[in-house]
Amino acid sequence: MAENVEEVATLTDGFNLVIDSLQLNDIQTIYNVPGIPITDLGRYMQAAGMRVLSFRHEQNAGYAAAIAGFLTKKPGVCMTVSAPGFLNGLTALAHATTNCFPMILISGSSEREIVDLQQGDYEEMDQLAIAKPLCKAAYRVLHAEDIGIGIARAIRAAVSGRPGGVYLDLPAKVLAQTMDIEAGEKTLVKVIDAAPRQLPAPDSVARALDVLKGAERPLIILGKGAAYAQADDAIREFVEKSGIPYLPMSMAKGLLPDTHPQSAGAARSLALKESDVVMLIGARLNWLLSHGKGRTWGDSPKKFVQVDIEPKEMDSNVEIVAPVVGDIGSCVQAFLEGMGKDWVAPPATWTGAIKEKVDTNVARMAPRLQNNNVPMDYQGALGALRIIIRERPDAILVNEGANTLDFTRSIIDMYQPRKRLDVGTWGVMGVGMGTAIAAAVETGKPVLAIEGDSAFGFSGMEIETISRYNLPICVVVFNNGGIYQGTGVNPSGGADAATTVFVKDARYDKMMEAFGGVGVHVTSPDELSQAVNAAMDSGKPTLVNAVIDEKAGTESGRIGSLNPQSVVVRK
Ligand code: OXT
Ligand code: ADP
Ligand code: MG
Repeated sequence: MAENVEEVATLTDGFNLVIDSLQLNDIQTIYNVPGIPITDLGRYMQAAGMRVLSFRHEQNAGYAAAIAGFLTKKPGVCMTVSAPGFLNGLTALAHATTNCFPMILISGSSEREIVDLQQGDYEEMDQLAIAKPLCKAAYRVLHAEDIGIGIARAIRAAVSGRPGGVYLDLPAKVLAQTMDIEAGEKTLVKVIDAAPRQLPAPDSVARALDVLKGAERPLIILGKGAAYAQADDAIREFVEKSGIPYLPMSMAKGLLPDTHPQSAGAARSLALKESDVVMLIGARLNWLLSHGKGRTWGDSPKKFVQVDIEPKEMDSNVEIVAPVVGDIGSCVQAFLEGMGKDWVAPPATWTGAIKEKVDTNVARMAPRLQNNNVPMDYQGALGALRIIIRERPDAILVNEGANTLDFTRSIIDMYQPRKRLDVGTWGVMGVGMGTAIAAAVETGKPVLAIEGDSAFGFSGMEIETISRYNLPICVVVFNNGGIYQGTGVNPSGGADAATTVFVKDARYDKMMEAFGGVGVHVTSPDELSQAVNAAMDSGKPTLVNAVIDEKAGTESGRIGSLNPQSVVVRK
């Protein structure tokens, strides 16, 4: 017996080496779903003082890890079992990569010898091969002594350059491999300067400033890369010193407060159409910006300046006349230094035209937001919630849906950076609960999740997770009884429900009650306001079922034009 204890004390194993490697690199939170072969790993992590949050589905644990990466600039870690658990986590890994969020998906896997000979192991799958095209990098560790280097590589790959998702494959066998404890310690790797600053070339900075100086109608577009960079003060100083109107992309809202006098958020169409020089900071010219061309951008010729850490992003859709490659913090600092004291603000005719349009649009919207209609429309409901965010600017707003997403984005002003978390580049439904959980866990701030009823359904079971960890999350389900609207009719006249509708008068609030949280059913903006304020005051897990007029929305919200149209409709 004594001999055995002695022996154990001189040994370490794969389990411990994974934990030591993560902790050495200050990764203390894991989002996971337990099972063979990682159940004990989760237990040992918890025993070692790590925070291990168990979800009901890996996809939601993955979305939590992805947004944790966005919020902290450190890779968020999701841990899953083999084949099916791995596949469930994969959507989130791809989502992280698409959105440039640093994340590591660690999955246990089956025995290589059996997998490679396809001999039908428990949950057999060549996970590394499947993950590769969906992430920035994918690694497998086959020996305990390589765990340290494997985790170091995964961390550096996730956060350096353009951030993204990384897959790390840990076969079950590796976890149980033992080695001498001192030799094991020497295999651990602390990642030094995981995301080194990338200074822009001075001539690229000078070129960009020259183009901006020559502009008559300049516009700055801030994207979620700018929010990720955590260079908030420098960005604000640059925008203010330049005097140039700026347009925040959805998750960049609040980088400067939406009420800032230079915000062109409420004059989006005008700003895009009429501008002559557009400076993109951490925003891609993808579908969300109509690829930099076409009707959205109007007839006046444009020059684009782009600031991005990824050189390949330049000229992706249109010519970039002044590419500036580097990290946003360093680039913006270089602009500030290069602008000098004699920087001239853009012509007042341009800034005045934007301001006038903003004021007109804001004034037009204002009375609609004050309606107390029953059933509620989006404006009435969001008019109430808008005040709550104004009064609690450090709360985090999570948002998904179609109409629920689009109305919330334009109606609810954000006041602080990284407070608006949404569906991202892919417009994914289902990010809601994982995002809300990670937002609460990583920041300790209260979370308000405004969810379309369809969107909520993709991750709704995680309200049990919210209750279990007693997180300060208030979920508001905008219940219009369907996808886009609750009025769909089966065109065949048959008994099946239409493809876009749900059970009428569903009571999502009862789901929350089932898990010991607070469930509230509301039908008016006043009731909604009361329920959400109470939830935010108490910090108790709450779900508010907010009944929205089933006719209120439109097909696909503001992106209905992306739906293909059939020219041959069958009778
Ligand atoms: O300047 P103009 O005049 O143009 O006016 C603009 C602004 O200037 C102005 N504005 C303001 N006015 C006044 N005051 C203020 N403060 C203000 N701010 C702005 O308002 C207008 C609009 O401004 P905005 O929004 O900035 O501009 P615009 O033109 O909309 O911007 C263009 C875009 C493209 C940048 C923007 O629209 C955008 O970001 N869109 C994102 C859209 C998106 O991602 N949608 C989600 C996907 S839709 C669909 O795919 C859905 N599915 C399928 C599905 C998905 N997605 N995922 C998975 C895993 N499976 C399936 C499903 C199932 S949605 C969906 C469920 C939907 O049903 P729900 O029940 O959940 O939701 P409901 O619809 O509510 O029922
Ligand atoms: P949005 O959807 O808000 O327009 P995108 O996701 O399209 O934003 O673009 C984000 C961009 O920001 C990506 O091209 C990414 O390479 C870039 N990026 C991310 N982090 C940094 C950083 N620290 N410095 C510079 N660029 C960054
Ligand atoms: Mg709906």
